[in-house]
Amino acid sequence: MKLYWGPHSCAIGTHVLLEEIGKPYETEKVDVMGGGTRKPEFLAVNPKGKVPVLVRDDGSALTEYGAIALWLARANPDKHLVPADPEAEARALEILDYAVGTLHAQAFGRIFMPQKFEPKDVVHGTLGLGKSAIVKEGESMVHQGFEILSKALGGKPYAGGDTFGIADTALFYVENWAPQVKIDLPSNLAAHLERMKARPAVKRVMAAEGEA
Ligand SMILES: N[C@@H](CCC(=O)N[C@@H](CS)C(=O)NCC(=O)O)C(=O)O
Repeated sequence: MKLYWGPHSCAIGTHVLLEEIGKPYETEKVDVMGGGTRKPEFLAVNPKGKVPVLVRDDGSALTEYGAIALWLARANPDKHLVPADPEAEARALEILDYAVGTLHAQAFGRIFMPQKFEPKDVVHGTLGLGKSAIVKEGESMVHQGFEILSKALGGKPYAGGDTFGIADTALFYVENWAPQVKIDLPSNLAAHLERMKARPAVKRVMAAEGEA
Protein backbone atom coordinates (compact mmCIF):
# COMPACT_ATOMS: atom_id res chain seq x y z
CA MET A 1 0.00 0.00 0.00
CA LYS A 2 1.10 3.52 -0.65
CA LEU A 3 -0.15 6.72 0.98
CA TYR A 4 0.15 10.04 -0.84
CA TRP A 5 0.36 12.77 1.79
CA GLY A 6 1.29 16.44 2.07
CA PRO A 7 2.91 18.41 4.90
CA HIS A 8 0.40 19.92 7.39
CA SER A 9 -2.48 18.27 5.56
CA CYS A 10 -5.40 16.09 6.64
CA ALA A 11 -3.47 13.08 5.32
CA ILE A 12 -1.62 12.95 8.65
CA GLY A 13 -4.77 11.29 10.04
CA THR A 14 -4.60 8.51 7.44
CA HIS A 15 -0.87 8.19 8.09
CA VAL A 16 -1.62 7.68 11.82
CA LEU A 17 -4.20 5.03 10.99
CA LEU A 18 -1.72 3.09 8.84
CA GLU A 19 0.92 3.31 11.55
CA GLU A 20 -1.54 2.15 14.22
CA ILE A 21 -2.51 -0.85 12.04
CA GLY A 22 1.15 -1.71 11.73
CA LYS A 23 1.20 -3.44 8.33
CA PRO A 24 3.90 -2.42 5.81
CA TYR A 25 3.12 0.66 3.71
CA GLU A 26 4.99 3.22 1.65
CA THR A 27 4.51 6.96 1.58
CA GLU A 28 4.92 9.58 -1.12
CA LYS A 29 5.16 13.22 -0.15
CA VAL A 30 3.26 15.69 -2.32
CA ASP A 31 4.04 19.41 -2.22
CA VAL A 32 0.39 20.41 -1.71
CA MET A 33 1.06 24.09 -0.97
CA GLY A 34 3.41 24.30 -3.97
CA GLY A 35 0.78 22.99 -6.40
CA GLY A 36 1.87 19.33 -6.38
CA THR A 37 -1.74 18.11 -6.38
CA ARG A 38 -2.38 19.87 -9.70
CA LYS A 39 0.56 18.24 -11.53
CA PRO A 40 -0.38 15.74 -14.27
CA GLU A 41 1.48 12.88 -12.59
CA PHE A 42 -0.55 13.35 -9.38
CA LEU A 43 -3.84 13.91 -11.23
CA ALA A 44 -3.22 10.57 -12.94
CA VAL A 45 -3.39 8.97 -9.47
CA ASN A 46 -6.27 11.13 -8.15
CA PRO A 47 -8.12 13.30 -10.69
CA LYS A 48 -9.72 15.15 -7.73
CA GLY A 49 -6.29 16.67 -7.02
CA LYS A 50 -6.37 15.97 -3.27
CA VAL A 51 -4.49 14.02 -0.63
CA PRO A 52 -4.92 11.59 1.06
CA VAL A 53 -4.86 8.89 -1.60
CA LEU A 54 -4.31 5.26 -0.67
CA VAL A 55 -3.10 3.02 -3.46
CA ARG A 56 -3.93 -0.53 -2.41
CA ASP A 57 -1.91 -3.68 -3.13
CA ASP A 58 -4.08 -4.41 -6.20
CA GLY A 59 -3.05 -1.02 -7.64
CA SER A 60 -6.45 0.65 -7.14
CA ALA A 61 -6.54 4.13 -5.64
CA LEU A 62 -8.96 5.00 -2.85
CA THR A 63 -9.81 8.63 -2.04
CA GLU A 64 -11.94 10.54 0.51
CA TYR A 65 -10.87 10.50 4.13
CA GLY A 66 -13.87 8.63 5.53
CA ALA A 67 -13.88 5.99 2.79
CA ILE A 68 -10.17 5.26 3.24
CA ALA A 69 -10.54 5.10 7.03
CA LEU A 70 -13.55 2.78 6.91
CA TRP A 71 -11.89 0.52 4.34
CA LEU A 72 -8.76 0.26 6.51
CA ALA A 73 -10.95 -0.58 9.52
CA ARG A 74 -12.92 -3.25 7.63
CA ALA A 75 -9.73 -4.71 6.11
CA ASN A 76 -8.21 -5.03 9.59
CA PRO A 77 -11.08 -6.22 11.81
CA ASP A 78 -8.67 -7.50 14.48
CA LYS A 79 -7.74 -3.87 15.25
CA HIS A 80 -11.32 -2.94 16.30
CA LEU A 81 -11.12 0.52 14.74
CA VAL A 82 -14.90 0.90 14.54
CA PRO A 83 -17.00 0.29 17.67
CA ALA A 84 -19.00 -2.96 17.64
CA ASP A 85 -21.99 -1.29 19.31
CA PRO A 86 -24.18 0.35 16.60
CA GLU A 87 -24.91 3.47 18.67
CA ALA A 88 -21.22 4.00 19.48
CA GLU A 89 -20.35 3.39 15.81
CA ALA A 90 -22.91 5.95 14.64
CA ARG A 91 -21.68 8.55 17.15
CA ALA A 92 -18.04 7.98 16.15
CA LEU A 93 -18.88 8.35 12.43
CA GLU A 94 -20.90 11.46 13.26
CA ILE A 95 -17.72 12.99 14.71
CA LEU A 96 -15.59 11.85 11.76
CA ASP A 97 -18.01 13.25 9.16
CA TYR A 98 -18.37 16.57 10.92
CA ALA A 99 -14.60 16.97 11.36
CA VAL A 100 -13.92 16.18 7.68
CA GLY A 101 -16.96 17.59 5.89
CA THR A 102 -17.72 20.69 7.93
CA LEU A 103 -14.84 21.72 10.17
CA HIS A 104 -12.13 20.92 7.62
CA ALA A 105 -13.83 21.51 4.27
CA GLN A 106 -15.93 24.54 5.22
CA ALA A 107 -14.30 26.23 8.22
CA PHE A 108 -10.55 25.59 7.89
CA GLY A 109 -10.99 25.74 4.11
CA ARG A 110 -11.97 29.42 4.41
CA ILE A 111 -8.81 30.14 6.44
CA PHE A 112 -6.32 28.12 4.38
CA MET A 113 -7.74 28.81 0.89
CA PRO A 114 -10.02 31.91 1.10
CA GLN A 115 -9.78 32.42 -2.67
CA LYS A 116 -11.85 29.25 -3.19
CA PHE A 117 -14.72 30.78 -1.20
CA GLU A 118 -14.73 34.23 -2.79
CA PRO A 119 -18.07 34.81 -4.55
CA LYS A 120 -17.63 35.27 -8.28
CA ASP A 121 -19.74 36.81 -10.98
CA VAL A 122 -19.30 35.55 -14.50
CA VAL A 123 -18.85 39.02 -16.02
CA HIS A 124 -16.54 40.77 -13.57
CA GLY A 125 -14.68 37.93 -11.88
CA THR A 126 -14.55 37.96 -8.08
CA LEU A 127 -16.98 40.25 -6.28
CA GLY A 128 -14.09 41.67 -4.26
CA LEU A 129 -15.52 41.00 -0.80
CA GLY A 130 -11.95 40.52 0.38
CA LYS A 131 -10.09 37.54 1.67
CA SER A 132 -9.94 38.84 5.24
CA ALA A 133 -13.75 38.72 5.62
CA ILE A 134 -13.71 35.10 4.44
CA VAL A 135 -10.88 34.20 6.81
CA LYS A 136 -12.79 35.82 9.71
CA GLU A 137 -15.90 33.86 8.83
CA GLY A 138 -13.75 30.70 8.74
CA GLU A 139 -12.33 31.48 12.20
CA SER A 140 -15.77 31.89 13.68
CA MET A 141 -16.87 28.62 12.03
CA VAL A 142 -13.81 26.86 13.50
CA HIS A 143 -14.70 28.11 17.01
CA GLN A 144 -18.27 26.91 16.58
CA GLY A 145 -17.18 23.58 15.09
CA PHE A 146 -14.74 22.86 17.92
CA GLU A 147 -17.48 23.56 20.48
CA ILE A 148 -19.78 21.10 18.72
CA LEU A 149 -17.08 18.42 18.57
CA SER A 150 -16.13 19.02 22.20
CA LYS A 151 -19.74 18.36 23.26
CA ALA A 152 -19.91 15.28 21.01
CA LEU A 153 -16.73 13.85 22.55
CA GLY A 154 -17.85 14.75 26.07
CA GLY A 155 -15.79 13.04 28.76
CA LYS A 156 -14.99 10.00 26.61
CA PRO A 157 -11.28 9.33 26.02
CA TYR A 158 -11.90 8.45 22.36
CA ALA A 159 -14.63 9.26 19.83
CA GLY A 160 -16.01 5.71 19.91
CA GLY A 161 -15.74 5.29 23.67
CA ASP A 162 -12.84 3.76 25.59
CA THR A 163 -10.64 2.71 22.69
CA PHE A 164 -8.93 4.39 19.75
CA GLY A 165 -10.64 4.21 16.36
CA ILE A 166 -10.92 5.81 12.93
CA ALA A 167 -12.85 8.88 14.10
CA ASP A 168 -10.01 9.80 16.45
CA THR A 169 -7.66 10.28 13.51
CA ALA A 170 -10.02 12.85 11.93
CA LEU A 171 -10.50 14.60 15.25
CA PHE A 172 -6.73 14.57 15.69
CA TYR A 173 -5.91 16.26 12.40
CA VAL A 174 -8.36 19.13 12.92
CA GLU A 175 -7.25 19.57 16.55
CA ASN A 176 -3.65 19.60 15.37
CA TRP A 177 -4.43 22.60 13.10
CA ALA A 178 -5.67 24.74 16.03
CA PRO A 179 -2.27 26.26 16.97
CA GLN A 180 -1.59 27.10 13.29
CA VAL A 181 -4.67 29.34 13.23
CA LYS A 182 -4.14 30.50 16.83
CA ILE A 183 -7.43 29.15 18.10
CA ASP A 184 -7.66 27.57 21.58
CA LEU A 185 -9.19 24.12 21.80
CA PRO A 186 -12.05 23.50 24.24
CA SER A 187 -10.82 21.38 27.16
CA ASN A 188 -12.23 18.01 25.94
CA LEU A 189 -10.48 18.42 22.60
CA ALA A 190 -7.24 19.70 24.14
CA ALA A 191 -7.16 16.57 26.32
CA HIS A 192 -7.97 14.36 23.30
CA LEU A 193 -5.13 15.92 21.30
CA GLU A 194 -2.67 15.27 24.14
CA ARG A 195 -3.97 11.68 24.45
CA MET A 196 -3.40 11.18 20.73
CA LYS A 197 0.08 12.76 20.80
CA ALA A 198 1.08 10.38 23.59
CA ARG A 199 0.37 7.33 21.39
CA PRO A 200 3.61 5.81 20.03
CA ALA A 201 2.18 5.56 16.49
CA VAL A 202 1.25 9.24 16.48
CA LYS A 203 4.71 10.18 17.76
CA ARG A 204 6.33 8.20 14.93
CA VAL A 205 4.11 9.82 12.28
CA MET A 206 4.67 13.33 13.62
CA ALA A 207 8.41 12.74 13.54
CA ALA A 208 8.25 11.29 10.01
CA GLU A 209 6.22 14.29 8.77
CA GLY A 210 8.47 16.80 10.53
CA GLU A 211 5.76 17.92 12.96
CA ALA A 212 7.40 16.77 16.19
N1 LIG B 1 -12.78 15.38 0.43
C1 LIG B 1 -11.37 15.10 0.57
C2 LIG B 1 -10.66 16.40 0.92
C3 LIG B 1 -9.18 16.26 1.03
C4 LIG B 1 -8.49 17.61 1.03
O1 LIG B 1 -9.12 18.68 1.09
N2 LIG B 1 -7.15 17.57 0.95
C5 LIG B 1 -6.37 18.78 0.88
C6 LIG B 1 -5.25 18.76 1.90
S1 LIG B 1 -5.85 18.82 3.56
C7 LIG B 1 -5.73 18.88 -0.48
O2 LIG B 1 -5.21 17.91 -0.99
N3 LIG B 1 -5.77 20.06 -1.11
C8 LIG B 1 -5.14 20.32 -2.35
C9 LIG B 1 -5.90 21.32 -3.17
O3 LIG B 1 -7.06 21.64 -2.86
O4 LIG B 1 -5.29 21.76 -4.15
C10 LIG B 1 -11.15 14.02 1.62
O5 LIG B 1 -12.05 13.82 2.46
O6 LIG B 1 -10.13 13.32 1.58
